[in-house]
Amino acid sequence: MAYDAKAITVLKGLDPVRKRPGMYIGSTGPSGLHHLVYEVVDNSVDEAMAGEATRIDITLLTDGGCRVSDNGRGIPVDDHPDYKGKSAAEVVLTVLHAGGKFGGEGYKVSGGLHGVGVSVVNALSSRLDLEVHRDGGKWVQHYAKGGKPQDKISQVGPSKKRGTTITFWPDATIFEETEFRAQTLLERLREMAFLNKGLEICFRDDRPEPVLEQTFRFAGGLTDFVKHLNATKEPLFKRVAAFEETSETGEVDIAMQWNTGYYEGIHSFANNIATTEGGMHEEGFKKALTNAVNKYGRAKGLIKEKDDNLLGEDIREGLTAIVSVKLRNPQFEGQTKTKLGNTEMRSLVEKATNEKLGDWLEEHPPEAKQIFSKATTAARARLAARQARDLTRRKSALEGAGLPGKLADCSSRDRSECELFIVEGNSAGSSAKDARDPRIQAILPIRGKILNVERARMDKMLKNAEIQALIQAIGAGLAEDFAVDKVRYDKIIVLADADVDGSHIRTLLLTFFFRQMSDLVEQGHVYVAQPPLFSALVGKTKTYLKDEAALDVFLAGNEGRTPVIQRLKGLGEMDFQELWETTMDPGSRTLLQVSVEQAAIADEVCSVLMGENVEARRGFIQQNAKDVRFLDI
Ligand code: 0RA
Repeated sequence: MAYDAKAITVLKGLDPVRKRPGMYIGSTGPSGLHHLVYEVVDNSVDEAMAGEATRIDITLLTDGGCRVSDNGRGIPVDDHPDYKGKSAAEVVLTVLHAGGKFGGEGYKVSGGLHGVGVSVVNALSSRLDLEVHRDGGKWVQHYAKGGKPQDKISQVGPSKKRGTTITFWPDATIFEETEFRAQTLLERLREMAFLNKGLEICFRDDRPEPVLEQTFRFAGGLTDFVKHLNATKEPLFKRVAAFEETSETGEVDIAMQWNTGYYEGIHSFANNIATTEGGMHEEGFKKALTNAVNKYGRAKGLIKEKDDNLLGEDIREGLTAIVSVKLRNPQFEGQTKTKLGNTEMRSLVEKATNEKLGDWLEEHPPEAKQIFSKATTAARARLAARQARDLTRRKSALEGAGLPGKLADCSSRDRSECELFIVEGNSAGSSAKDARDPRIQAILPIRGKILNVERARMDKMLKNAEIQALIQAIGAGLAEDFAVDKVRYDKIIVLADADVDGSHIRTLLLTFFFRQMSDLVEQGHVYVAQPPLFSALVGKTKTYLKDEAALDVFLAGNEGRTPVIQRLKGLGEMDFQELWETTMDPGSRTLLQVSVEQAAIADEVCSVLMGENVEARRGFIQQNAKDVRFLDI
């Protein structure tokens, strides 16, 4: 009786999480699934930030579980003062928002989707095992589906170690799929290791043969992060400017280096969480950067008395920078809760950057001079680009509605149902025109390779015919003038062959969207169509199969009855009816949605694939070629 009553309270405690998982982990799709791992790892990273742990192990088990282990103090196993008869560990695992350090001094995360607590992971698992090494003992406790305790925490032996191990199995009745993707985890874990200097993060995936193992540990922290991001580019100079500052309100850690490219890559973080919408820390950094560089320029006579100051955007051209702050009560704001709202961080970062970057420029005259000359060239190019853009605007105004001639537009004017297919090549373009539903589907054929925007400044980009057609068809401008609410279609779908050329064109297009229409990607409007990879003939019936997995299933079901299997190379191998059924029909097709969850990684992928460094590109393609999902940048 007493036990039942207790069990009911526990169930009630985690019930809201199972009712509305999205509220706690964002979604029940792949992003939410991987969030479970990050949640557990975050707790171990907290131990490391508190100076109590030096190593975290993450292992994916063959039975679908995930094990996270650290060498921290271990979650306390004694009775929790506020919950009679429950250990502190059980409270952490069964009470929402109880994950904190019980009034401790750590930089706990609040708001957003992070720091919701390990109890959320427990609630969304079909099973969870806890193991704690502490005070000379080894302690264990087990939980069943939904975070229901199966026993009390108990000592099962002595131990000389300390630390916490949590193993969990995501609940298949909650998640759309429960298979972890190693590459996704590795990217975030590497980022974690960069952000926490010296922390050793060891990943192992027991599922494949051979087992995959990778260890991250960066003695240089953010300096290593910046070097890594610029490794695929051409750094303007070898040195990385790096500095940190600690005050009452928190800590700032900054590293920066310019490259010879044209894009600005400022990546900011608050308590290890990527603040993709920016916020106060980023504002403070940009303001101080502009100020420090201009101040230096005036003092050294690099800017003449009669001349204007350099603009921030000119100074930031080709800049790769990481701004990481740690603070007590972060306020996450903005559409995706990734904008830091704490005003005290603006002044802290601004002050630190003004002082320390000012000193750095004084101490490194050759580098300072290179920064100046790059910013001055950028200012000149900005004026040229403005002229080119004005010309394009005037031209499209003269040409009436301004839709490109080769666009076969759709008839609906309700853009929430409209789709634009960007199709490689004229012949595939005309099949797609025959295949489409002309009410809601528009076709824009593009010819051959589009311009690589990673290696071209704005003025050149605007003169390119294919780029112009894209801008006009989408109808919402470009770069800082891009207005996502003006986009003429809800879905922009890239349709290219499944071969090397097709993949190159896809990458060029995705690079263009990511660099020049980033809101389009960030708000989930960009998709990649998936034409089938195989066709199989049984008697006279042809079946199209989207990938190897589908082929295997099909072969198993039609044993001995298939002589002809064909690997499809081009869209041209299908007639328009087949193209419609397999690839374009909203009722039966599958589309990949392109996301940029981690802007730093998307930036890296773009640079690797489209930049100067051929070696890096070859390596990346070899590493990812087998994984179709690498498009999911
Ligand atoms: C509460 C209090 C203390 C540590 C922890 C929780 C803790 C939680 C997790 C989760 C994963 N690894 C963890 N390591 C520690 C402080 C205990 C003390 O003061 O000894």
